[in-house]
Amino acid sequence: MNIIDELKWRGAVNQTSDEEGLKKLTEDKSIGIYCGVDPTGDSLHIGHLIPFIMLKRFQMAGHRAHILIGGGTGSIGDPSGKKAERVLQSMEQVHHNEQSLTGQMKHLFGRDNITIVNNYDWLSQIDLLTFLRDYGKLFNVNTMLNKEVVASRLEVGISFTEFTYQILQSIDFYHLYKHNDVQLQIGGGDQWGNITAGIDMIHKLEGNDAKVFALTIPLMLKADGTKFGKTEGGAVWLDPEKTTPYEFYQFWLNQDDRDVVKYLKYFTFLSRNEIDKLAEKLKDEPEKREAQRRLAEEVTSFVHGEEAVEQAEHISKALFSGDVKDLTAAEIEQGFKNMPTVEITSEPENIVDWLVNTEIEKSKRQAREDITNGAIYINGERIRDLKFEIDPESAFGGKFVIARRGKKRYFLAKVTD
Ligand code: 485
Repeated sequence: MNIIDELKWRGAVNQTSDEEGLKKLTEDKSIGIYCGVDPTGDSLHIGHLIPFIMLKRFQMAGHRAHILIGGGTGSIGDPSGKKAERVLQSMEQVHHNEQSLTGQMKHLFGRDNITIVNNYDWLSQIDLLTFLRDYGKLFNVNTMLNKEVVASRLEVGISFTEFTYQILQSIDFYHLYKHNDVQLQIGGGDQWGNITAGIDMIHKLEGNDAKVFALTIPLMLKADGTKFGKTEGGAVWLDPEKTTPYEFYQFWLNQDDRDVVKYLKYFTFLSRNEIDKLAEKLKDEPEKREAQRRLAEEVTSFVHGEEAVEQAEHISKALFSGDVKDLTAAEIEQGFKNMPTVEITSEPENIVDWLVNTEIEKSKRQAREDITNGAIYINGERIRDLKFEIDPESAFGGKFVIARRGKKRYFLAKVTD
């Protein structure tokens, strides 16, 4: 299947500048493509991942993919989709973020021969007069004002700095066209204006025959109308320090039946055949959640590796069954990150006192009642003996005590001395 047809089947095509031309070009030869991201933060989130996964699909279809880290553009800030002027980041911050994002990109795509470039390398070399004479002259202010990005900001105002952002991104496209033989730029739907500005500029410099194309990907929408990629805890990050691999896995596992096939098409490298089969299973036996499990496995393994999937599955099973005894300390840290946590000392203590002192139970009366009813579990064992001693040294290398009340309410007690 042609790569453009494949992307269309995946629901990943929003706008293209010349679909037929692009189809023909990608069938005839191996082309260069790029997608850029600005280092406005020190980690990517799953929303960013979408165009880069598409980039990898091009690479897999035999094309040459380039990832651009916007060390130069990131020092200005893209006004696209922003209701108000941005606060400039310090250059130290930009460089710090640029390094973090480059590291993440290398980790994700390094083994695939994808080229990573930084536009600071060329944008920082252009002096003011060259900028105005060689590039500024090619931009008509009226056309710039009519771009959605600028038009939507005219009422609240936009600085000259942000106004010129589209020129910088255009210079990038031109630079990569000249030096890396790049003919296609992709991005989210909000990048249409910037990408087509680049095409217009290249046509002015190289003639209208220069074959350069734009492809944007639709904004991801969820069936329930809420924003894709957000949890109560905020964005779903690729940095395991911000979103643990277990949370990451759970995020995918918990997706709605109405969204899961769409995500399999967007975020996994499963074939059409495999996805069709999972869609069938979802229809016939939705309660098994096989499509969700496969989605969680595929995306977690792509971002965090096989071992992280195994850990996440181990944690999920243990928490679901209550059999937590053989969790490792690292697995406990991950699995309990968002559960109520208390600090304790390593001193052994009577269970009734312990439950009240840790505030897991409100009163001794309630604690006794719950223990007698068999609702209290310590480290996976049901405790019915009111005289039971909690000895933090007895499990998990003396570091944790896991308490559970009822079916699902877990508490983690961390030993601090
Ligand atoms: O030459 C380029 C220089 C910078 C950029 C692209 C090409 C970055 C771009 N202007 C931008 O702001 N991208 C966003 C970002 O960096 O967070 C997001 C887009 C989104 C998707 C994603 O990057 O809002 O649609 O393209 C990868």
